[in-house]
Amino acid sequence: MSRGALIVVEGLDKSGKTTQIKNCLQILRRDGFDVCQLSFPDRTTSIGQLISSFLRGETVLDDRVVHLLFSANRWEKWKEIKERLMAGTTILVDRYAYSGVAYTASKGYDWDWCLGPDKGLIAPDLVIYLSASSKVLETRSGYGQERYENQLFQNRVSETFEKLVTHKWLRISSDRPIEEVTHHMIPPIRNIIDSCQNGALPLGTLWT
Ligand code: 2DT
Repeated sequence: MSRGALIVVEGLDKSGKTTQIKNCLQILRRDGFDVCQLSFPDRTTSIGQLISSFLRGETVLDDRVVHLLFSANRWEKWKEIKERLMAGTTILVDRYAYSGVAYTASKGYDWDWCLGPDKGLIAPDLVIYLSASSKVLETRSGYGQERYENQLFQNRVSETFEKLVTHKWLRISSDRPIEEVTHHMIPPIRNIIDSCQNGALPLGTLWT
């Protein structure tokens, strides 16, 4: 059955996810693809606003509560994601459950506990991991404005992401010019959209 593709872009803070998604959307739309973007956390919902306040350091919450809120923020978009995919729209997602696990497990919480709340979410058809050294990221504008944006924690998150990366992920170094990174992202995105349109890939679920 023909459907859109769910494509997740993951990476450390300031690795260029948002810029790359914007550039890819522009190119894909120009070429006639039906594509849209989602970002997690989605700060527009009431759960998202609570998360945003926590990230800005304005609200104190237990780490486990925050983890569950991040997951709930994805679940509240589950139906919309499914409907859009089934209507043929491809969705580029800025962070997903992998960020959830990477950030909370990096604080020392149990791996399986971290995976639990996102079990059953729609699995992405493609995960693109933008890798970059934390030294380079630190120099990017806006770094350090939110919780988690410090080199020590980012190094830990980077190590945790490495445990999540599978052979199916596409790893692209973002330690290079923006256009070059976009150039590497477009062909695999087109391929996966083709496979989903051809009905070659059924929808999967996390973490099965
Ligand atoms: P942005 O700067 O990309 O808005 O991310 N985070 C994100 C988590 O700890 N768990 C999650 O499930 C997600 C999606 C990563 C804001 C910060 O929120 C962290 C950075």
